[in-house]
This record gives sequence, structure tokens and C-alpha cells, in this order.
Amino acid sequence: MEARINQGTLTLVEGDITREETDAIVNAANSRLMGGAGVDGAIHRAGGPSIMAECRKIGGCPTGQAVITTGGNLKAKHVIHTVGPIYQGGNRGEAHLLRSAYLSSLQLAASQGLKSIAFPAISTGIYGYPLTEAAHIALKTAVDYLRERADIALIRFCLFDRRTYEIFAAELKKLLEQETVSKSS
Ligand code: AR6
Repeated sequence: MEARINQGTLTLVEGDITREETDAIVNAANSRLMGGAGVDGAIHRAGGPSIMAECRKIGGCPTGQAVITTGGNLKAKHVIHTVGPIYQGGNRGEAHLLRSAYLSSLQLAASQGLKSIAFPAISTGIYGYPLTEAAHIALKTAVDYLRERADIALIRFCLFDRRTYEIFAAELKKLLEQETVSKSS
């Protein structure tokens, strides 16, 4: 699924983010940047040990923020490591922190002159964020970013399984319909 927003493009694909060729791919990391399972493990495996060496030098990343390393052996030249919130029921600022993880990644990419970026569904695996809510926050942050700024040309969500893709596609459809309604009223 693809949407043109202002001068940019937002796409949803189903697949493995380690194969993406965008300028940066985003890693759903932990705050110690120590690697782990899920997409974090996959990125370090595919990218090789140089990424972890850079992460060690950086030392850590608070929840909701982002740091950047090179992409090692990956096709993407850069990895942006961001830390989403651990879901604890929804009243611990999780929504704000999840939005911040996406926004910090976009701002960091733009500040480095990068034009394209691919995200996984941050926090929706081991960190337990309910998928529909997380999809809404992810997509709203991306759509608002493309509407407000023209420095990133392509935001792609690379979703690992069919169910996640379908939920993101349904949420994107809803968001774009709401935009059309608010523009014409
Ligand atoms: N490509 C794209 N998406 C993937 C891939 C892949 N290769 N592999 C998994 N996913 P998770 P979190 C999806 O658990 O919830 C780590 O141990 C997965 O299906 O990777 O933010 C870190 O070190 C899900 O939809 O990240 C942290 O400790 C999404 O990526 C913790 O997990 C996110 O799932 C972070 O947990």
C-alpha cells in the first residue's frame, strides 16, 4: 500500500527489514543498546559486528530517543536505533514515548541528510504494545511529519507478518479518510 502525502511517499510492505535498501533502517532496540531478540537480533546478525561496536561506544539510548550507526553489511547505509516503551497498561506515558521514538528517528534521519527510512512496528513484539494502537501512533506520526516537512521523501513501514501488515493497512486507510473529510469540511 502506498500514499502520496505532500511531496513525500508513505509505503507499507510485508517483509524482513534487514533487506531494505532505504538510506536508513530503524532498529527497535533496548535502552542499553545491547542487542536482543526480535528485529534487533535480526539487524545485528545481518549487519555484522561493526554495528554492535558502534553501539557500545554510544553506550545507550533513553526510551523515546534515537541514535545512529552505520549499516555494516546491510544494504542500508545507516541504522537508526530507537527505543520504544515497554507496554504497561497504557497509563505510563507509553503513547507519548512511542510517538517520540518515531519522531526522534525521523528528525535524526533528516538531520543527517537522509531521504528514505524504513521502520518496523516498534514495541509491538517483546515490548507488548497493542498492535492497533501502536499502528495508529506510528502512522499518524509519519503522516503528520510528511505533511509538515519536505526533508524526507520516503517513509516505509516494513511489517514482518501478514497480520501486522493488515492492521497497519486498515489504520492507514482510516487516517487518510479522516484527512479527506477534514480537508473538505
Ligand atoms: N523485519 C521486520 N520486522 C521484524 C523483524 C524483521 N527482520 N523481526 C521481527 N520483526 P520486537 P519490541 C517485528 O520484539 O517489541 C529486543 O530484544 C516483530 O514481528 O523486535 O520493540 C530489543 O533488544 C514485531 O512486529 O521489538 C528490545 O529488548 C516488531 O518487529 C526488545 O526486543 C517489533 O518486535 C524490543 O521490543
